[in-house]
Amino acid sequence: MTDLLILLGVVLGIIAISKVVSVLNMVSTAKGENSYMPNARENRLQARLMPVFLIAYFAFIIWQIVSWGDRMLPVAASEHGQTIDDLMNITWLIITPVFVITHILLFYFAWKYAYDKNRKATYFSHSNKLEILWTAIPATVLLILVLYGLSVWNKITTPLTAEDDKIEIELYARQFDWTARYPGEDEKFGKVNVRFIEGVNFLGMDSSDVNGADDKYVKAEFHLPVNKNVQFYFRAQDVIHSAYMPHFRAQMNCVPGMITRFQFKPNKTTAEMKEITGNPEFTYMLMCNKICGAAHYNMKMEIIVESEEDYNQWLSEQKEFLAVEETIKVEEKIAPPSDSTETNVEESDQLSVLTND
Ligand SMILES: [Cu+2]
Repeated sequence: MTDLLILLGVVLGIIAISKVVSVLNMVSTAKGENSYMPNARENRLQARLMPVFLIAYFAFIIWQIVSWGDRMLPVAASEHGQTIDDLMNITWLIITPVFVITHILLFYFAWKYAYDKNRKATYFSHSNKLEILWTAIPATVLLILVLYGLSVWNKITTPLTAEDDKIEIELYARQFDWTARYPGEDEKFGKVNVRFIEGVNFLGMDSSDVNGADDKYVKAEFHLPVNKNVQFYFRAQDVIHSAYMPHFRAQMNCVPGMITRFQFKPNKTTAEMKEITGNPEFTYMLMCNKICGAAHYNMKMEIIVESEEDYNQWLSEQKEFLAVEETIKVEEKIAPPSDSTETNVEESDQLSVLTND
């Protein structure tokens, strides 16, 4: 109710201010104050400032490219990444000359045809030829770009088949961290349910599902084997997040209540990328690309790409869900929770069940 009153107050305030402004305008028109016309000298000055602004504007753009250009992403670290970069480069190649030419013309015309009392403008109301030309050319160019973009999108989002050699990872987003879950040796993810989310079991793992017993989950960093397809599943606990892995040219929204997917094949290890970039500190990052709350900027996770042997070694060292679960049970025995932890879950209430194809 209070919100409604505040809104009403703001709306009425805006209406009142606009009425006052229009009354003041009418008063000054009646007094003849609005009939000001710039003189010839002022006109000439404005006209001369046009090319000056044009040059300053382009100089500013070039300065930005020179001083910030090295912040651009390095070469793509995934197999499909090059197709995205090609799409981006072709789009730049088409729009940059258009941008330069239209701006030169815009400022040139403003300078060349500044008001001159001895010159009369040519009036013409319509030209079919012109209308067709300036509609058809941009439409065709945009159609080509859209179709090209669509074909790239279809190519990179085509799901992997059961025969494809792949690993599977679930990325779980919540305010404000990421968790990566691996299906364990059985290569099957355990069931999850939003109703099981409590305390340490923030993933909502269903402990009655045997497939989940060997699931492994990690925070802070996760590993990927090089030159192997990675099928990602994304979940979110609270609000919409977005899994953004810029070096792999990959991004997918994480939406509460549903599972989204994306897959790619990393083709450069972290060590190789350190060499390519000449930066010994280089790391691949998973970041959140939806402003999801106060600590959104800090919602990130390191990604390590390494050889398959190193990856397997690392994975074997990670704790299984069952082991984590046992620890929780022991803790509960020592200090039983004050309120009842009983949860009533019907099978039909399963919000999201991850299954292997
Ligand atoms: Cu987020």
